[in-house]
Amino acid sequence: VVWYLNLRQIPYTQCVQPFTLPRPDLRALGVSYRRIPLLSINRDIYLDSRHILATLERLYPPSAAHPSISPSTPEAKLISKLLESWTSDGGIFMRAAALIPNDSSAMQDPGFAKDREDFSGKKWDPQAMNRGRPEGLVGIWEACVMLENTILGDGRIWIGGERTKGPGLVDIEG
Ligand SMILES: N[C@@H](CCC(=O)N[C@@H](CS)C(=O)NCC(=O)O)C(=O)O
Repeated sequence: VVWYLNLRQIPYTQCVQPFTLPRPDLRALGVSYRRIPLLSINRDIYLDSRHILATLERLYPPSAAHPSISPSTPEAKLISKLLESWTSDGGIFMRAAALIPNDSSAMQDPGFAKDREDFSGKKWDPQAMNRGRPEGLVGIWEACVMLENTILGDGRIWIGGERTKGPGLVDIEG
């Protein structure tokens, strides 16, 4: 979302939240949804990055002040939507999460373990996470290979292929 706001030159203030609950800023807004990011515009709050990006597209139509970064052809629009779904719902997100190293400070923190147990409803089991890491690695490796052998295979810099214009929405989704 931050990349989108920057690329479209939409002014914003970022309110970085603590890694674990409690998140007093969100409580002050009356928000019990605990995932990040969320977006607040005036009195409205938008949850989930997909909904946030769709809302910003609607509220900020292309203009000189906020140039479009959206794909223009039907093919590029489809790629953007497929990437959105693949990275959010298609397992990439969970596989990336499975790769968080065991020796990272968060993983060593008992407060983080308790927070994750409350969040997932499952016992925090470092050994089970170690067993799941190879599968996460293969999943991310496969995803990189697929992109590199298809859309990035021609040496382009950005998924949208817009060398001169720079990254766009399709790159954010990817
Ligand atoms: N589909 C959601 C996923 C957001 C999400 O799961 N974010 C993680 C951080 S990357 C989160 O907030 N997890 C709950 C927590 O850490 O309390 C989105 O795209 O906004």
